[in-house]
Amino acid sequence: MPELAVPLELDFTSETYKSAYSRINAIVIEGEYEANSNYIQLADILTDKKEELHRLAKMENRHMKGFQACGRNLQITPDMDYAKEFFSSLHNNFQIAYAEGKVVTCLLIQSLIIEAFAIAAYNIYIPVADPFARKITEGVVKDEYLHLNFGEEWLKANFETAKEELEAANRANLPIVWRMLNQVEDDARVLAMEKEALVEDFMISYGEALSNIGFSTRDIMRMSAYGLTA
Ligand code: Y39
Ligand code: FE
Ligand code: FE
Ligand code: FE
Repeated sequence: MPELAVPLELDFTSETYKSAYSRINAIVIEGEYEANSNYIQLADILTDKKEELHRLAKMENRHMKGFQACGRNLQITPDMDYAKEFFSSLHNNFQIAYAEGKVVTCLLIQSLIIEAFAIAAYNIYIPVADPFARKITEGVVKDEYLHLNFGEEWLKANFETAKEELEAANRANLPIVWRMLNQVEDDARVLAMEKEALVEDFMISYGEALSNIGFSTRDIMRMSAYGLTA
């Protein structure tokens, strides 16, 4: 029998589902929380984009509240300690770059990598989500495209001076995303989200973003390969 892409039935009230959801829901809540503070910090460096960045930060705060409601709706308690640990490597790299005034690295981490990760996760989640979470996630994912676009536009406008730093930041941070995907694989599968689908969607969004910014297909192939060694 061929393997079904989507299970016929998901029991959102089972202990198995709720246990996996307590970690994935926490990851999303923590991600939205950190995205909010990352955009507020970016607004302090990119002072000419301050208002737009504060608007993006507000959206992230709204997303966080939406996902907290999804957890309450399924009567789970998000495991926030687990989620903090999950994001710690990317979070540390963002904070180090911020302290060094490396805005290009900060944008690559938040607006390209984390946003592409969010877009992949939310697109794969929507068809298998409970009806309440589906509605929330459909609203959220539209905003994430705007966030990715912000990073693309800024980096495209500054491509010549940003190129080298982007390559180094990609090399340092793409393997971390791969480790995160491996870590979340088993819980994601319980929610009927396949790792292969997440990887595919992530690489499409991230690769398209690199292309829009100005990288050649050859550059993108080379840069994408850094994920594989994680
Ligand atoms: O910009 C944003 O809103 C991003 C913070 C949110 C990150 C979401 C990360 C989702 C990973 C979930 C993995 C589930 C399989
Ligand atoms: Fe968000
Ligand atoms: Fe976002
Ligand atoms: Fe598989």
